[in-house]
Amino acid sequence: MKIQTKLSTLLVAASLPATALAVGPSVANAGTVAVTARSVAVDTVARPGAPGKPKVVKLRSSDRRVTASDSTFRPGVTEFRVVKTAHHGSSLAIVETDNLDLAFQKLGKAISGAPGSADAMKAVDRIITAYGGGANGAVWQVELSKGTYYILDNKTNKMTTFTVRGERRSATMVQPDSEVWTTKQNQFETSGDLTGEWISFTNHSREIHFLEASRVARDTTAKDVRQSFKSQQEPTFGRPGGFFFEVQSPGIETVHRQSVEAGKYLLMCWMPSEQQDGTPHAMMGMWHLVMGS
Ligand SMILES: [Cu+2]
Repeated sequence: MKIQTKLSTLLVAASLPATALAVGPSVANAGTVAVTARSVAVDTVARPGAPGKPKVVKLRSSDRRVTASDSTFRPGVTEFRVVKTAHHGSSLAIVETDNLDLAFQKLGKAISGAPGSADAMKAVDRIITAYGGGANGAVWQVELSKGTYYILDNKTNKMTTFTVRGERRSATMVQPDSEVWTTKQNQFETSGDLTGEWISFTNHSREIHFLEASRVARDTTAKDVRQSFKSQQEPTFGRPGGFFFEVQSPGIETVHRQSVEAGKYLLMCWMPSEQQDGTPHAMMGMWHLVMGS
């Protein structure tokens, strides 16, 4: 199966050589984490009675760094907008962890597929909370609590941090036009056809997932997909188009501004399983054919 067009930020970062990891995602050396200084603490004061608009934070990445328009803001619903990425096909993801070094170490092991990789993935699911993300142009809303977060770029291996603190804002998430969720059995389900402009993605399972939606030919059947997964051939049903929602932890809901062209889509998640060594979720049945309208 070679339909995969994008790898999650976490997968790419963790598949880098250990030396790159030590310089890149490592935050042991906190001084190398580029934090934009220009917007410190501009939004920490509560304004009672303010309308329920989410805080908007713009994210940019270049070859040299990742930046956020605000480095400190209040808890509550936040809307992230990826306004520039370093590379075509890059994506940015928001994660929270007390030990990023350990998380990447475990992720590297999980991706290796070696014996023990499922247990390593279980550790990752325990120590990282992922709040979604996306490619250039992505816009998504997610509720954030107090804490320190990382923004990771999957291509440059650069990152930055931001802090959430202060009084909770009253903003509510936008009402989605259609919904995708994951079940406890690591399956995708949808509210019906996927239609924009806002699509929610909720993780009801116990593992981290992402959502890769690849456009496929309208006559593609489940049997075609099963056969292509078994073979090493490039499937003939792939068509240009699709979209991508970054890694998300259990219990996290995001709402993405995403227009969907009419047609058929194959939803897939390629995160490593925490139940079977060396097996991505898609190969365990985490895929779903759905119409976009
Ligand atoms: Cu998954």
